[in-house]
Amino acid sequence: MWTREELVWQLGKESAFDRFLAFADHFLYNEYDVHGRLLAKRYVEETPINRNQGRNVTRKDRIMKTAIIMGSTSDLSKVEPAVEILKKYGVEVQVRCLSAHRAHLGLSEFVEECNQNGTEVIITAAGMAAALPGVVASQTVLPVIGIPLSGSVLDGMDALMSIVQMPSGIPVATVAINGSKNAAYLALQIMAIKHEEIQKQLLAERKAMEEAAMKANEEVVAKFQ
Ligand code: C2R
Repeated sequence: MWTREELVWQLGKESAFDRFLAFADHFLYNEYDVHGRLLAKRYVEETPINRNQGRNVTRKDRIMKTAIIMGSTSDLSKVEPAVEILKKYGVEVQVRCLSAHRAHLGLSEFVEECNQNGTEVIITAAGMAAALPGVVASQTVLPVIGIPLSGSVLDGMDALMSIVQMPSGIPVATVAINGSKNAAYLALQIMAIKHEEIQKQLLAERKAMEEAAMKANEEVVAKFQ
């Protein structure tokens, strides 16, 4: 069985075919461990599969991954619409309940995981004194979207002010109170810059929306003429 260093050396071989042979050799004839599996995953994700605009395209480029972090399980019902929309678009969603106030170490660990695993956008949702979105934004340069949630005696105004009033340099793109659907659409629009299939679906949905709006207008006109 190769050591980590030997495996990395094998991966560095000149041609893709050499690397394939090295891998086949290693995994067909040796028992592989967790580390080997992680390296294999990286190899598969990072090997070019075709070229686009003069650039190598890898499987990693095709991964469509987001994360949604909420402050409490009591937020779940307000966050679920965002999960549904992202899934409808074929986007992977990692859903977590990690409060910055109550579980800051676990939160930081997860944000670091997002920094490493190809996550493209992080959606955060919190009510009351909503530190969570800002704390997440402070630990990543991925785009962070914030959803202020209602439910307190201040009905979400507290969370809105906490999330929208970030100091310069650490932005959180804040949507309306309980605006989880728009948080999902904003995430999709950010991802559409890279993923053509998302762009196509968004344009089709906009067209259907426009047609429905025009039909509603026609009905109103017909009713009052
Ligand atoms: P509980 O129902 O658990 O008491 O939470 C949550 O998002 C929730 O809306 C009440 C509210 O507190 C919010 N919360 C935050 C944070 N952690 C929990 N704003 C945080 O770290 O910012």
